[in-house]
Amino acid sequence: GRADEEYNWAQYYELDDTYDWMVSLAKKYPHVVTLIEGGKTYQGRSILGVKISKSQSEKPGIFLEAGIHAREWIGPAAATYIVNQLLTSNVDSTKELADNYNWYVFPHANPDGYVYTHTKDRMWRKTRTPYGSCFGADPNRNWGFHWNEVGASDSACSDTYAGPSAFSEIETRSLANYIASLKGKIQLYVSFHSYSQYLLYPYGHTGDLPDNVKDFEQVFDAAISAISKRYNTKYTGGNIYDAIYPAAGASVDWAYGTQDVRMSFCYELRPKSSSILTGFKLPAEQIIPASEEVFDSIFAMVGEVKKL
Ligand code: ING
Ligand code: ZN
Repeated sequence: GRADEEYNWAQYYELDDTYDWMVSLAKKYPHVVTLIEGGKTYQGRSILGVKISKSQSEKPGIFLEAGIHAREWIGPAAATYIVNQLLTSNVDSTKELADNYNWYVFPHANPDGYVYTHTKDRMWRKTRTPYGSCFGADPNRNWGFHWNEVGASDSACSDTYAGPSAFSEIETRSLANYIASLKGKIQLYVSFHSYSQYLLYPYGHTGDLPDNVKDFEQVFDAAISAISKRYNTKYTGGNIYDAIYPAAGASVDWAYGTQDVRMSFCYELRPKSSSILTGFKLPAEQIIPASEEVFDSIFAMVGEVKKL
């Protein structure tokens, strides 16, 4: 561990360092931060999250899920950056955001995979469940909503393997159970991926648009306008199926399609594009700017959802 240093956003961390930091938050802010467990992984790690709640009163919930794909390191870093801002910012508008919502944040939805990207293969994407001579299902193709209908593979060796059945992975199954236990308390579900600078909304399994697509478009416009304000970073996007590619079994589709979630979005964070060899390796100097702008964007998103 790095217990001798302050946790910061100038570098990427290993899983245990971030988990230690989350545990320290719960000690430092006992009336505000609660550790939550989204279940276990195939290798027995815990899927650790934090709930930030400034009072016991009923408030709308915002759910942030990052790291479901192991190699997309900027997602977990941005999620922890947002947690830190919500807890430590002196800016009035940020304090209001922390006061008026319950935040549920899971920086590492795929801990086994993340550890593997630090120890064996930086480009690993999936879980680490053994399937014959290959490993892992794609945890963003494994959720039980129109599972494996399109844009997923039946081959265990593929990076987009849907798994042998919906929720075959203990990671997605237990995180889904946790989300379901919140029963209608989540207003906004946000999933962090990288890379390409896209903002996406349902559906991935069909080109049919959600019933409240007008609301999605309104929130989308506010969010991508806000994300460009600070550093002129351009995001584009739209519904998953048309804006990137058909893909069934994603968390955002499951959350929107089966849970009482008002809206769900997926950010494909920096960089814009380059080769697959560098796309997942966003330089650590960009963690802070990439996180600042996505927090600006979520800020705008929450404000816009409130107006609906
Ligand atoms: N992209 C996402 C993926 O899972 C995505 C795109 C987002 C698909 C939301 C479906 C739903 O393929 C990356 N880079 O992982
Ligand atoms: Zn991803």
